[in-house]
Amino acid sequence: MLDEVVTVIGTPNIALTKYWGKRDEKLILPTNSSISLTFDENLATTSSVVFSKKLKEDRLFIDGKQLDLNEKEPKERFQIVDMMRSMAKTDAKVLVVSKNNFPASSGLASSASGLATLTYACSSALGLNLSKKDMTIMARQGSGSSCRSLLGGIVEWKKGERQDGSDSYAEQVVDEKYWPELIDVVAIVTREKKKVSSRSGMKQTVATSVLYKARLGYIEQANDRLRKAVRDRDFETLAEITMRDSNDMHAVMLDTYPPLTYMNDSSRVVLSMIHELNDTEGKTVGAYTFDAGPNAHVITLRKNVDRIAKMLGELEEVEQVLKVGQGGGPRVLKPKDALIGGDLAPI
Ligand code: 2P0
Repeated sequence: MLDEVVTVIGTPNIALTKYWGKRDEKLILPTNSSISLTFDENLATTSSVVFSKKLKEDRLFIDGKQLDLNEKEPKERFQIVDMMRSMAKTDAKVLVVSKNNFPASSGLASSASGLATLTYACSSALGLNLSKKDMTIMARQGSGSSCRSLLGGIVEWKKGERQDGSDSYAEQVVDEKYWPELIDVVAIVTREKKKVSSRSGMKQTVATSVLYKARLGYIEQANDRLRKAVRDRDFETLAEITMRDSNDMHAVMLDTYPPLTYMNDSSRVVLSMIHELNDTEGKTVGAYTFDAGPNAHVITLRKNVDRIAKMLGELEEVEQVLKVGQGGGPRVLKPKDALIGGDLAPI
């Protein structure tokens, strides 16, 4: 409905098996399926959108700053708004105002929660009322990993086989209430922005890494085992698959030419600490995973959260520790929570 402000809150996700490479750059189709955990609202993005004939141009504000929609990255990601506009048969301009409750500079991915909330809010504001599956297909084309943030709990992004991408969507493995003890303890070791974007990094990997073939040879089997481990609430197996897949992705990153080094010495201190802890305990209590950046995510069970958070916090390499549980995916907020005022301006 034109002139109606819709506000949606959503959260990022952390991949346990990673998406790193596309088979189609334009449609954003991945070379492999990936499985992730959707965060609770301790880390969240709120996005308000309004489509109106009264607006003269499209405008996007993130954390109080207006982005230039002619720049490459926002322009590419914003194409999904045009796609939804053409589905709704309208040329009304849009105002999008988005806010993160975590600093965008924290090194935590905000693009997933940003694109997931944008897709959800646009679908609703334009009266498209897309199914969750179709929303994941739409969001995927703005940013691959964002499709996993449209659902709660543990979620799989299926790579699909078709060329048109119609079978590459996200699907819930279990909801957030199935295994709520599974928590992510995030250790922030740097707030610097990464030098090579995931988008260009993964493209380089597909083009140059000789080890990448080996990754694709094992990962679907790992996904099969991970899905079962989640359903069986088998932490030991989940932990091993998670750590191995993070290591494997960072190995192919290093095998990329020129090499990609997203982890740093601080990341490796956390990696060693977790292996030492697991060795000392004689069982797995924590599983690290690293995205395209040096910050550590340690997946653990609720009973070990405080202990692991304390250990991480005591490392001089760690600046901040956050405890994040599983959330239920995006939801619509009340008009009083809107980030856009009646004058069609950001609040
Ligand atoms: C993931 N990452 O599975 C992996 C692990 C980073 C490392 O998805 O080009 O921002 O927009 O599809 O989704 C980051 O990649 O890249 C990512 P595009 P995206 O979470």
